[in-house]
Amino acid sequence: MAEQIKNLSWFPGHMKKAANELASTLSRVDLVIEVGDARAPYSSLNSYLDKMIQGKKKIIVYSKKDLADPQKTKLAVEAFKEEGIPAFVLDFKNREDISNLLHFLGGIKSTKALKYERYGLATPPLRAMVIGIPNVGKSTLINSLVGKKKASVANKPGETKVQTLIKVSEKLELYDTPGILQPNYDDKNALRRLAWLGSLNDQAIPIQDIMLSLTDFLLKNYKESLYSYYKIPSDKELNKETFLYAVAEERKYLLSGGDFDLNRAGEAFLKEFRAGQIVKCVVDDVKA
Ligand SMILES: Nc1nc2c(ncn2[C@@H]2O[C@H](COP(=O)(O)OP(=O)(O)O)[C@@H](O)[C@H]2O)c(=O)[nH]1
Ligand SMILES: [Mg+2]
Repeated sequence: MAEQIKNLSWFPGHMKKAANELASTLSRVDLVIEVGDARAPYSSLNSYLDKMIQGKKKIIVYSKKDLADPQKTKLAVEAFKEEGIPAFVLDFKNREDISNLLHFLGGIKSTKALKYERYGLATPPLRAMVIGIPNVGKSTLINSLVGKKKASVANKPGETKVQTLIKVSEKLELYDTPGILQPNYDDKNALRRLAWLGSLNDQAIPIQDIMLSLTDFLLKNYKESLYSYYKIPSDKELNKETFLYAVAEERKYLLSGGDFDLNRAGEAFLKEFRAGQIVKCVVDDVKA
């Protein structure tokens, strides 16, 4: 399957440009907030960006707690905390989660702020840059922190096209940035997982590859939830090739000639998986 993923198809020129812009803004920020997706606590982080921001204070904020397996995310996050990197798992649309983060950010003092304080001057706002791969919720996080829609949000990669500085309060300013993937993924399965979650553009990996690999993963790891969601009898043996037929059959998705409409079944499956309707899962291999 690996050869079907065309080299660098997930890293178009605009991402390289955005990465350069990010690098040049870095000197103006006190803190980097890397946003990841709680459903992929490892593969949704970006080691390419991490290298770029070396030396800056960083925190990790995972989105989509409401869609993820709580035990597995907790395990993954504990490991970061042990390394001394503050890490949070939040539902970006939950007020309480957002105010906890605001509270934490309010307690951070930049070197510049400490200096101003020493001279008895009013402290400048903390300026943070929100970075991460596409579609993890960077703009949603900023809007929730501000309390209104300042950054544009869509459930597809590539919605934010340019860096924008957004004022949250007198104490906090945030840069919203376009999503950036890594130019290299040694593990092509990590790229597949990101495609399942909707962080890759639809052309990067052939849709059949995405469907088959996701079905395979769910059959191996969350078979019960998959069967119960699609009302498949538990004694029915399905594999990744036959699964969509069962969905089409159960939903009565038929083409005019009477054949099963596998495209429609596939689209529904992917949409329902991404929305967390089938199972609240973690797609990375988190070891206890
Ligand atoms: N369920 C859920 N959806 C979220 C959360 N955060 C963001 N989203 C959704 O994820 C999609 C991508 O969000 P967006 O902010 O545009 O991501 P960006 O590309 O990283 O800026 C949108 O459909 C958001 O509504 C969250 O915590 N939970
Ligand atoms: Mg955005």
